[in-house]
Amino acid sequence: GASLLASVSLLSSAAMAQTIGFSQIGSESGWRAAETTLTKMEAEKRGIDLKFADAQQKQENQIKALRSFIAQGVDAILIAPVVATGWDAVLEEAKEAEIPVILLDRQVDSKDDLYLTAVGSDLELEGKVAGEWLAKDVGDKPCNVVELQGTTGSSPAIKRKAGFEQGIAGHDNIKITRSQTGDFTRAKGKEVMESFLKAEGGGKNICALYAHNDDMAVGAIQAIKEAGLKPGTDIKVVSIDAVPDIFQAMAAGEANATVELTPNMAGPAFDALKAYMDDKKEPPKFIQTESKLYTQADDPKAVYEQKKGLGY
Ligand code: GZL
Repeated sequence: GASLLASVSLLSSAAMAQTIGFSQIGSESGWRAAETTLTKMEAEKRGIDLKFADAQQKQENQIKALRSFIAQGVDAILIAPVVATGWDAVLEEAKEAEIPVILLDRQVDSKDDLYLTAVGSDLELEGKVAGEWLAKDVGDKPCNVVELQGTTGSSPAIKRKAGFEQGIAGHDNIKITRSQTGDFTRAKGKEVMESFLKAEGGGKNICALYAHNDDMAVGAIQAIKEAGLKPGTDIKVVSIDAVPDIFQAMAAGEANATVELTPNMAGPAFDALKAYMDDKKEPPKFIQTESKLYTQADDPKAVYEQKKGLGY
């Protein structure tokens, strides 16, 4: 009868490959490209039909993508939210449609009952580790720092700034003299660093650069060299992500330290989703990934070789 039919269809839907919508920010950095590659690989491994939408770093495109996923009736939604605010309405719509949403690598200010879980790193700790490394490196020498911030209003930009300030707290010899967004890209990082160098006596007043990601640091390194200075010695360079190219710069003595951010956020996300959909297991609201400091002492050439094939 009907109940037998219902149970058969229930079983078949559980066994059927899931359709999951993924709203990705864009491809602004090497790290972002790696996250996309790994998400597609993880979906493939699990027989998930992944609907991929690239938002070119625009929030309205992400909101449009989520609305189209809801209209399609996908089984779940992954989103890396470009900024932290402005998501309540569309997350409410997903909740209305009973479609679980998982946040990847960035967080939102919305109430946490509007998403199943968030997979990401301790963004503040990353900034703190970077600040502590610089404090240790400069000792009590006066050090003026210029800062390349991530995308304005994004959780990494907010938290990595706060964390770095914690890391240098109590070291009054270290001062952030200039701070501006480079939008997580190499091009903008280079452009803003050029303006910092011009504003600071051609760079002679700059002791260190703190960049919220390696891509902006790599762009800035170019600008420092074009200004006739030696990145890594005249101006210390500390950043976050641990993408292959920062290890090439380290091996050349042009960068000093980076804090690793794993690009595999989708693996833990899909695992949490499976436990939830198969066994109604509610995941914690935050699934934290590990961060790790790398410096020139960590054989950067070998790390580069090991990382370069991983989808960056
Ligand atoms: C941080 C992530 C950041 C990376 C950047 O979790 O959102 O976005 O650090 C990327 O490379 O643009």
